[in-house]
Amino acid sequence: MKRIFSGTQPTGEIHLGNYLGALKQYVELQNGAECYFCVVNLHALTIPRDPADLREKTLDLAAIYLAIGLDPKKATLFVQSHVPAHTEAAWLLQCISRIGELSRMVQFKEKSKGSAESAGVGLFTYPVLQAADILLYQADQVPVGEDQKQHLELTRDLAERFNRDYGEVFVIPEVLIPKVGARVMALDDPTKKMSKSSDSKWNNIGLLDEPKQIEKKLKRAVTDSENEVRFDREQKPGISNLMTIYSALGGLSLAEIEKKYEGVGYGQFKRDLIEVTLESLRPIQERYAEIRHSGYVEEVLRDGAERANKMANETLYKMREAMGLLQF
Ligand code: ATP
Ligand code: LTN
Repeated sequence: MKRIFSGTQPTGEIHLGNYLGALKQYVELQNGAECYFCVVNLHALTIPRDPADLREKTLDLAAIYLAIGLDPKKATLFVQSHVPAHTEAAWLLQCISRIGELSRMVQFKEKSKGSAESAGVGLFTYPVLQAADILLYQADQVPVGEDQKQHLELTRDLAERFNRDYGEVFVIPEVLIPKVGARVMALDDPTKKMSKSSDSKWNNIGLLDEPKQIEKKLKRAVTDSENEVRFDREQKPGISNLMTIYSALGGLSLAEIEKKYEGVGYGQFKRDLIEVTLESLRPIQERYAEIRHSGYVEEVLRDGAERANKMANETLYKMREAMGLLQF
């Protein structure tokens, strides 16, 4: 049986990009593999956070995991800081990481806004903690959006280096990127990726947005001056992005959508897209409201932490042995 690991930061509201790029895949994978899905709250600390808010957002995200259909009987759901092995493994891996390779990480360059001098050290070593997350569970596959490809390459490099220098300890993980939805673009600017940390409220659709908000955001979503529903990322990035969302949520291929809206135009297309989006999010929102404050989320996370600690400690033990750390 394959083993799967992935993580999401408890920062901001989970949006359609997160859902289509990563979370929806988690749900599909839980039926045929041993899955670990983590709320990576230590990664969230790489940018200053309000402590009370981080606690709430950690539970919010865990409730989202459950609301989209993750089943704690099939998948282990847990919080990163509840498994201390992550931070220790991250240190051990930092000792085989190079400043050069971390300096090339695009996410670091973006988030530090080009100013390495004043950027946090945690932001710099962020991808090594991510590698520790993945490698501790000996994951075969890691479902993520396209923006994480480079971090996965680094994870593989570190795993190979460790295995070469200290002996075979790690499985080399593969990245798993969805065919449709790997890079959902911002609604108000289809040249940028949909993002939690955007300042504009028109950028994304939150999974928990009110139906009225969703309708407004999709109505205002940027298209182009033509009226032809045709997929062309270069020439028609706005409509192509909306077609991607339609396809991923509504189950029609891009070609089927083009055919359906031939000669019909953007108005009807957008009305149907609003319908498809509302229909897809309604059950998630209902389930979220039911469980968020019921005590169930905490119960799932306690149980998940126990299972995750067991697996992670096994690998950490092997890492310490391999590196020559005395253990009694
Ligand atoms: P931020 O934009 O603030 O950096 P984020 O929206 O990228 O945050 P993360 O927690 O870093 O959120 O990502 C969770 C998962 O969602 C990752 O697997 C990531 O690749 C995926 N993801 C994020 N944004 C998109 C997007 N626009 N399209 C597809 N997948 C995405
Ligand atoms: N870096 C990722 C979040 C993340 C992750 C992971 C994803 C942390 N640890 C392990 C997959 C596997 C992000 O910014 N989206």
